[in-house]
Amino acid sequence: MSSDLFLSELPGEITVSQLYASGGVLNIPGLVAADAVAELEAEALSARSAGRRNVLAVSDAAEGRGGNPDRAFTSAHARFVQWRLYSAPALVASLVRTCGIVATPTGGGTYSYYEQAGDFLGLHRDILTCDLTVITCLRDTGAATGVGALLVYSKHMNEPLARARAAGRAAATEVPIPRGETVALLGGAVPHEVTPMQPGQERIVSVMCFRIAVTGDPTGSVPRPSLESR
Ligand SMILES: O=C(O)CCC(=O)C(=O)O
Ligand SMILES: [Fe+2]
Repeated sequence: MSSDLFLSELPGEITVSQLYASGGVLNIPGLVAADAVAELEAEALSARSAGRRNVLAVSDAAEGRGGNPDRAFTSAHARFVQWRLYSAPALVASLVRTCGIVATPTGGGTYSYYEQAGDFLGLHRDILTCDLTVITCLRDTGAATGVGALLVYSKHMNEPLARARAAGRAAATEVPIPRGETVALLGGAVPHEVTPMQPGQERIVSVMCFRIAVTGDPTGSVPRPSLESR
C-alpha cells in the first residue's frame, strides 16, 4: 500500500474484502485463545516498567499515514510472546480468512497502557508498516461504560483526516473491545482515535501490525482466500 492511498483508489484486493465491506473494522472472536490472552497480559505487565509515557498536546497528524497525533498514554515494545502468537501460521490464516485480505505480520508490535484519567490517542491513520492493525484488549476496567474506547471513522476511509475531524465524533462508530477480544482494523486507511479514559479506567491493549499484499491491479489479482471455506 502506498502512503497516499487515501487520496487515490484503494486497491481492489481491499475493496472486495470482507474487512472493507464491514467498514474497515471486524471483531474476530477467539482469534487469540484465552490462554494466549493470559500470556500476552503477562508479557504486557512485565514490559510495562520499560514502557515510556507518550505525551503530545497538539496533533500534527499527517493527512495521510502516520504523523504525530496528540496523545497521552504509556507504550512499551512487545517481546517474544506477542511475536510468536501473531506470527503463528494458524492465527495468520484465520485472520486472512476472516478479513478476506492477504496480510503478513511486520513485527515491531507494542503494548499500550491507557492508565491515567484522560489518557487518549488522537485522530490518526496508522504508520506505513501497519496497513492492517490487530488490536487485542488485555484489560479494560471501563469496557462496559463506553467511555475511553476506540472510535472509527469508516465513512472517511478515503478522505483527508481533516474531513473526519470536521465531521466530529458523531460521524464515528464506537468499537468496544472487551478483554480477550480482538479487532482487525484497516488502520492505514480508516481514521480512528481512542477517546479519553474516565477516572479509574485502565485499558491495556496489544497492537500488532500487518502489511497487506497488493498487486496494483485495481481488480485485485492477489489470490484471495475463499470466504466460502469459513
Ligand atoms: O487502542 C486502540 O484501540 C487503538 C490503538 C491505535 O490506534 C494505535 O495504537 O495506533
Ligand atoms: Fe492506530
